[in-house]
Amino acid sequence: MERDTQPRNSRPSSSASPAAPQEDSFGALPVSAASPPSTRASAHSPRLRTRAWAALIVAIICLSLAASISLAAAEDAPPEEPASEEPVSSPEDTADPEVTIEQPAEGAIVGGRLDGAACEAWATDDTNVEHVAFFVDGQPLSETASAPYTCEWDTTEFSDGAHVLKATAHDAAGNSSSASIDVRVDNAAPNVSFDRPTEGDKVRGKLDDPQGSECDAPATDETKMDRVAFSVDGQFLNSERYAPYTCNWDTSRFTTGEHVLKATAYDAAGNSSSSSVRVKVDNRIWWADAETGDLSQWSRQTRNCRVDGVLYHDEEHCGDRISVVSSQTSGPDSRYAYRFEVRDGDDSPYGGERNEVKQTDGDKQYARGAERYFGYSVLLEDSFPADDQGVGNDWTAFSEWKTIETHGSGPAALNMQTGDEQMSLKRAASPAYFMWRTPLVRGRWHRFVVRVKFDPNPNVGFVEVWKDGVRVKPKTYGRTLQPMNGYVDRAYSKVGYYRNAKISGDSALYVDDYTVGPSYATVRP
Ligand SMILES: [Ca+2]
Ligand SMILES: [Ca+2]
Ligand SMILES: [Ca+2]
Ligand SMILES: [Ca+2]
Repeated sequence: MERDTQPRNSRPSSSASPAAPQEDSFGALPVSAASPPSTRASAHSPRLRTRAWAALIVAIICLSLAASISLAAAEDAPPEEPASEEPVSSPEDTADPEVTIEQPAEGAIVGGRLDGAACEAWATDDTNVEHVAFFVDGQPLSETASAPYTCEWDTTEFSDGAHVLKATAHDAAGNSSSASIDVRVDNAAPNVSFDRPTEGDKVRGKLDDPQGSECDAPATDETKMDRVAFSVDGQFLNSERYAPYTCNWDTSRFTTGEHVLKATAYDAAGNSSSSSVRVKVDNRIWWADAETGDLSQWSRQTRNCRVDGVLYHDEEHCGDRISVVSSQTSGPDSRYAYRFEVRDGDDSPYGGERNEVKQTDGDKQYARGAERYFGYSVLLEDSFPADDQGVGNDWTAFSEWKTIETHGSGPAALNMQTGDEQMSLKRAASPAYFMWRTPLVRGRWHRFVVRVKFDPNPNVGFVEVWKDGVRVKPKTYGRTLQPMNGYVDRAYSKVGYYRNAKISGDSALYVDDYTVGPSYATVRP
C-alpha cells in the first residue's frame, strides 16, 4: 500500500484541500461545511447568514452524492475497512519488541525485596517500547514505561521454592513478546550458632585455627549458604565462604574485659541471621591490681622505717609504710590501690629511703629479647616533696625494671622517677640519660604505658611511652637490659617509693592496676 512507504509525519496537508474551511473576508471564525451556521456571524449580517446556508446546502448535496457512489462501488468490490478507522497518524508497526531478563539470572536463588538492578529486563523495538510488564507464575507483578525496565518484587509474598518470572514488552502498535526465567524463592534465613567459644568463655591470643578448634560457628541453610562474617563489638574480623566457618581473631588487639563476638550467616538469597557470644578477653601476662586486698600479687617487699629513732626493716614495725587502701583507686572498677609511704630516716641498708614491692617470680621476669607492655597508674600526694631542697640530686623512683643478678640487687636498666619537678623515664645504668620527661603533676592519677624490648644491645632494645592515653615518646632504641660482670641477666618489675635520703619530708604515693601484657590494648585501663 502506498501509505506504508510514507514517513510518519508526511501525510497530505489539509490546507491543500479545496474543501478546507476558509476564513471569510471579514475575519470571522471559519465556518465548517458540516457545521450549522455560526450564531455569532448571523447576529452580525443577513448577507453572511445567507452565504452560510448556501455552503451548508452544497455540503449536503456533496455528501449524498459521495454516499451513492460508495454504495454503487460496494456492489462491485469486496468490502474494505473504512479508512477512517485506521491510525492515519503513524506508519504500521508489525514487528514485535525484543525482551530478555538480565537480572536475576536463570536459576537464581532470590529473596526479599527485588528492585532496581536486582530485577531488570532489557527491551528494544523497531519503533518504540511502550512498556514492559512483569509477572510471577503468570500473575501481574509490576510494569514500567521507561528504561531501565526494572521490576518490583517482594518475594516474601510468595512461597519458598520454584517460580517463573516473566517480562513482556509491548510496543505502541500492540505487538508484544515475552521472556521467562526459572528462579527459586528463598525467604528463610540460615541457622548459625557458635560451637566455640561459648558464652562467658575466657579467650586470649589468636583465635585463627582454620579448623575452628577455638572459634567455630556452624551455619546451614535450606537452600544455599553464601558466607559467614565475624565481628567483635561491631568491628569486622573476617568472612568465610566455606565451612568450617571459623573466625580469625587476634584478641590481643582488644582491651582486657568483656567483648561481644558475633557471627552473621548469609544465604545465597541474601537472607541473614546472627549469633553472638559474650566472652572475656584476657591477654594479661601478670598483673597487680590490689583487688586481692593485700600484697600477695607481689613476690617480695622491702620495708624500712625509723620509729622513735630506731631503724626497723620488718612488717611488724613498718606495717603502715606499705598498705592496700580503698581511699584512692585508679579506675571505676577498682576497689583497692597500693600505698607507699616514706618518712625521713626510713633508710635502707642498701641506700636511700625506701618502701617498695617487687615481682621476681621466674615466670614473671623479662629475658633478653622479651617485649612487654607495662601499664600502671600512679598518684603522688599533694605533700610530695618539692625539688628546691638543694640536695643536688633530688631523684625519687616510683617504678623500676631491675636486673635479677642471682638473688642480689642489680642495677636498674630503666626507671620512672621524679626530680627537678619532672616525671621521667630514665636509663638508669651507665650511661644514664633521660629518655623522656614531662612536668610533674601532684594530686591526680596518671596512667603510664611503657613498652620495652629488653636487650643489652642498644640497637635492639627499645622503649615507647604513653601517658594518659596519648603516646608521648615514640619507639626509641637504647640499652634496656644491664649486663652484670659480663653476664646478661633478666629483669623484673618493682614499684614503690624510693628516694635520695637527703630529701626531707614525709609523703606517700599510690600505685594501682599494674598490668603486664603483649599489647597496648591489653594493659591500658
Ligand atoms: Ca514494533
Ligand atoms: Ca535460606
Ligand atoms: Ca585496684
Ligand atoms: Ca630524708
